[in-house]
Amino acid sequence: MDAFIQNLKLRFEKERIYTYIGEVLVSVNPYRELPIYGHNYITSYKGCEMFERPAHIFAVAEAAYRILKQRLINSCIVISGESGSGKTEASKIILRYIVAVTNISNQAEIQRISNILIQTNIILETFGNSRTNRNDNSSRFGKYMDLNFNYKFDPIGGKIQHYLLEKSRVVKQQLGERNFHSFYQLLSNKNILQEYGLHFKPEDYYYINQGQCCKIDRINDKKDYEQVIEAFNIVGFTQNEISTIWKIIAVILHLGNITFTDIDGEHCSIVRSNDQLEWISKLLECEQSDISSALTSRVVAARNEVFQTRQNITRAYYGRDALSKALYERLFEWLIKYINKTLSRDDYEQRNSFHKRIYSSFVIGVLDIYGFEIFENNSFEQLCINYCNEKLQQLFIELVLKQEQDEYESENIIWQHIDYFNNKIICDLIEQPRIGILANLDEACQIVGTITDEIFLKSINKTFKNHKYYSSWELTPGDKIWKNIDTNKLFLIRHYAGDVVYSVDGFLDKNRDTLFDDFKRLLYHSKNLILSSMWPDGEKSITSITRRPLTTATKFRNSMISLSNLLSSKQPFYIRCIKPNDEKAANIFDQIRIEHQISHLGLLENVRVRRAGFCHRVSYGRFVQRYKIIDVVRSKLHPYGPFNKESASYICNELNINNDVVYGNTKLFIKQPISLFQLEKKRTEGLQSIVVILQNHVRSWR
Ligand code: AD9
Ligand code: MG
Repeated sequence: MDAFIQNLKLRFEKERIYTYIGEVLVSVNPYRELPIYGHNYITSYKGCEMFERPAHIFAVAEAAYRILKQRLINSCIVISGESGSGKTEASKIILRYIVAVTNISNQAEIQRISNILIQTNIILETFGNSRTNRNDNSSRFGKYMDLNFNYKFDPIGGKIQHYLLEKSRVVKQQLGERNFHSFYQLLSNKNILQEYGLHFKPEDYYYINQGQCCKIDRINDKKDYEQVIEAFNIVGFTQNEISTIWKIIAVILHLGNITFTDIDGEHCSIVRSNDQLEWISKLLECEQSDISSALTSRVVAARNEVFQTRQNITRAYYGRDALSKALYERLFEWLIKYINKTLSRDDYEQRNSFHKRIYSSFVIGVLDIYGFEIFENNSFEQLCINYCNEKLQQLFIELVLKQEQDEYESENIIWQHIDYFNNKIICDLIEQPRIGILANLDEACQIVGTITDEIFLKSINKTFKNHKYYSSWELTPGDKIWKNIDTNKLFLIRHYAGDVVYSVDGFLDKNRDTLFDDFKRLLYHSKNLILSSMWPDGEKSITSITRRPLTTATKFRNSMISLSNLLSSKQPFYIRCIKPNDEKAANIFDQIRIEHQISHLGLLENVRVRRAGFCHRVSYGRFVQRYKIIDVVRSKLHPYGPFNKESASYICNELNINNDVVYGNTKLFIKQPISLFQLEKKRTEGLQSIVVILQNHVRSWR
């Protein structure tokens, strides 16, 4: 561990933020702009093999692109790391690289698509990112994006899949945190606020001021608003659509300021001290009376009869918050659907008749997903996020090992098996149908009556009493309150990346994710057709029997299983991001924090696996082509080949590295990086001596 960290530290101090473990790229967030992404860098990585140039994210993007172009293999780049470690920045750098090295013939259509691909990030960050205590621009959703290429390997479209938007943030934020950027961006524009019945003081809106940090030095909401409007226009949103988007944001701000007053313990009414309700009605294009009754009562059907029941004040606040969260979530989903439609390959094919005939589709996927989370108080969201990381870790181990083993086998090389911890057992603990924690939770949610979070906890404590990776939280006398959390509600999972204590508080509610049908019907009947289209499930009548919607846990589990299948169908490349300190400061390398992350990311296992294998592998052709200019071999090797095993062996012999290489069927495998560096060094010297020879020739002609 120490040697690895010291190496990272030395490199970090020299602004070398990228390091390879085999083909896995480790990236340490520099927290400052480095001049390593410009045009010169792009050209220097274009067309190069991974190890021919210093470690860089461009090399990974290039490798993913080359494998597609040269071997027609779809690839994916999995970016992981904790919050603030640089995943989203990495995904944007990859996209910019791919856009920069493609479309050599400068086709307008490809240019248009590339532009849209870049602009979509601005929209997604406005609506899906937020300021947290860990990151000023934290993505509060997981994102997988497929880039589609045509037969010329130019980008022709893409598709985004998102995972679990943290919608609870719409109504609740911790101290020091903000709601999603979109709210503050809207409010930063004095001149348009009148249209939405809003005013210029974000502090006045309950939903966005709980963290008490509406304004942040490092974020310019007004400038970001202008950028997102430009992005909307480039992607092709109409004025009407853009205005509906902001109307929904404004409605949520108004909803947050609605208050209720208790009438008799069982009923409540809306406090009509100002004109929020009027504005909500105007912006949603729904009747004011319908909104007011949806907020304070419920319509229920029993035996074909329809009743209206009044809500008590607690239920009314619950309903108001559920409505705000659902409005935001559906808006976010609608935005992604819209962007996907614009980027869909079908659209491209319809526009481009030539393409219709020569149908082809090649894909590079980029996954930017939340990293492993351990907070003071870990809830349902953390369980989902950490489960997602378990799945990715399992895939990582399987694919990295499998890939190595497959290659050694096909190349006829003896492979020494490496033991590693297979975390399948933890994935099963969480996801197994019928008996896993999520299945237990779903079962608890289906029971009608007063089942509580505590009853659910008792049930899983019993089920997993003897499970090695699960533990109930044993109460010790005087230990009633642990870190301000009720210890009656805790359980522990021994994740591969560390132990996490979860509080079941709110688990049932978050999993059921109930939104009363009254709200769905209300919004479906809005006169604003764009808004109404986001609520198709509001169409059914009150008396129709509805199937229980899937729970959050089931939806998340299904999406993780399909993500895992999707990734394993592609050639994976990994980028493991590391956050150097908690101060968001350049130049601080906090060793303890980094040690934690290295173990959370399973990097040491990665190093071990890699050490047992080889640091570099390359086809004989490529090897001889590249190193035939080394001084000691140049005169013996013919410039036009043969580029085969014998020539490669001749080079290795002459350079005295034969003990460090193994000859496979089609590839040469190098054990130690030092041999590779030696080859590269000799090659550079060879190039220099050729330049000198040429210069002498030119001089002699004169
Ligand atoms: V979270 O899980 O979404 O909360 P990320 O995505 O891992 O997180 P992000 O990419 O948003 O982190 O990076 C955090 C901040 O670090 C950015 O806003 C930049 O200010 C900074 N950063 C990250 N990568 C780089 C980089 N390659 N160069 C310069 C960087 N700054
Ligand atoms: Mg991010």
